Amino acid sequence: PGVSAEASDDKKTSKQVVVGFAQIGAESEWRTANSKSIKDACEGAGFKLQFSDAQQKQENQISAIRSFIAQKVDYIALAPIVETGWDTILKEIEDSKIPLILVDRSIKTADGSDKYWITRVGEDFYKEGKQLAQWVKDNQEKLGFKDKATVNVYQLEGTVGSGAAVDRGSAWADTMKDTKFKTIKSQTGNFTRAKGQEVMESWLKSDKGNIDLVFAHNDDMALGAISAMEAAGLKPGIDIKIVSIDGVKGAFEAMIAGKLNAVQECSPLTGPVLVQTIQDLEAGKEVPKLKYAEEKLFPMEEAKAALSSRQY
Ligand code: GYE
Repeated sequence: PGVSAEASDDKKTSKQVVVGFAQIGAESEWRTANSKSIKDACEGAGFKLQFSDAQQKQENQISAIRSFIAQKVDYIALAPIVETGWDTILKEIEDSKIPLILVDRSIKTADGSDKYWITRVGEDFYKEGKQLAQWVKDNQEKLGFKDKATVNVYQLEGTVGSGAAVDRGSAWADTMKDTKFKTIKSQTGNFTRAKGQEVMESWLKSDKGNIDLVFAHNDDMALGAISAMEAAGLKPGIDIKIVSIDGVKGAFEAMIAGKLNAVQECSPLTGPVLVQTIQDLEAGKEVPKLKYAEEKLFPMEEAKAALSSRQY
């Protein structure tokens, strides 16, 4: 028995862990950094990563998961593009007995149960939206809103139905309730720069002069909106104030240039946390149901000093 125990130990340490990761796409600088973080961390840990880019389509994520099940991977990691519509595939994963780890965004099941995944390595979208809205409320003087009776807010929403857009939007609405900050228009830019620019262009055509503040659910849409403002002869950050969420390099550069007023960080560097979670599970340890990254807010004045230490 002693010998066979040793042999099976050997087998255990030499067996390579295979992770199938159904990523959303490459829609933003954030997403690119997230994919890199996960690829690097898995490589560093000696895991074999099957990486799938769903090009922002839920059906592609579902077929990637089916192929991970067919390949009998050891773990399935999923960054769910939207919150709903996963019930059938969640049952298939459950039947396969392959542990599921949610990465980044959240899921809402039809039966309200969270039993289908072991843990979620994510970000606190509600807190992000709330911190940013609170900062805007607290900095009215600096933003030039102090003497205004109402502040007209135009919201660039993320992907419709995504946890990130739903929670950031409702946090903003809750925080601005019964204040002079009124959301006049709200439209999705699908978390991309091109779409953010397009929506901003159309707002500037119809509502130029009426827009005080743009709240973008991510930096890429804000950067697109900034381009549209400049093309319309406006000074972003001055003529129209603008705030967003993520904290990618491009946003820090825009803040340094005075074109973006504040950014709420959302960390894409979750690769090491995912790897640690898998290593803990391999070692038979318990893992918490939810893990959130630490996230700070950066007003434009602090961007320059912070830039050199930014990792994405
Ligand atoms: O803010 C955005 C990306 O789900 C937190 O998705 C993520 C969001 C992020 O496309 O840039």
